[in-house]
Amino acid sequence: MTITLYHCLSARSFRPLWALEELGLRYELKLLPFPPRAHHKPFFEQNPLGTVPLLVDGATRISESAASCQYLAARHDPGGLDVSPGEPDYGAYLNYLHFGEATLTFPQTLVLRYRFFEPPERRQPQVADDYAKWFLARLRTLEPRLAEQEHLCAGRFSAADISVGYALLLAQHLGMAEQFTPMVAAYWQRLQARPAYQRAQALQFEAAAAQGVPLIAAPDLRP
Ligand SMILES: N[C@@H](CCC(=O)N[C@@H](CS)C(=O)NCC(=O)O)C(=O)O
Repeated sequence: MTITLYHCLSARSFRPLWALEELGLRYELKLLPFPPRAHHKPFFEQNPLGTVPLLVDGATRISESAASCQYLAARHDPGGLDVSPGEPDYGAYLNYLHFGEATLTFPQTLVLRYRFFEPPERRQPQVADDYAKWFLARLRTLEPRLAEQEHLCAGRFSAADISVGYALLLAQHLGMAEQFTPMVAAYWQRLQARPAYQRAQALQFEAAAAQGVPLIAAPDLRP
């Protein structure tokens, strides 16, 4: 049975793509123009939300990026990319896995929307500025942890690092990487140096070119 990932360039679906590469699994990568809701309406038949990711593995269909990583890691690399319930850092793992999406990525989507995606008359600079500050303040809470350890939990790279790592990638697209604190900036460098991260980056552009999808990363679109 083949795993299928529906993906838009550098959207949150980059999380499961990176996880698939870390795990060395076989999968089919289906690139969609962003946003699929406007540019590929048949996708609603696959995911009624119209959002990416959609990870399909047999009868399993997951439309949350952090959950996709947790699922892949637990199924294919327990005690490795996944942190097991019996490990002391299990709680920290779940916390950072969800912190990456709920606390770090959500405020950035407001920046993206109200600074860049909305037509000029609907933009809200105050909202964008406030949520950029919100994001950077939440991000600073990682500083003491990263001063003590290379990764977020369990003394190794895990799916929690993929979840938070995507939030850092998005921040880079939004021009906020210069405001990372030193430990966060060094952590981001370490994540980008991973071969699986680099493969995922290259593969997504190769697949987009092969599938006739525009080569602009979703967060860089300025509709
Ligand atoms: N919480 C979900 C959010 C999914 C989501 O909103 N994905 C965005 C891409 S980053 C999307 O598909 N947006 C298109 C739209 O809203 O129409 C996750 O973590 O996967």
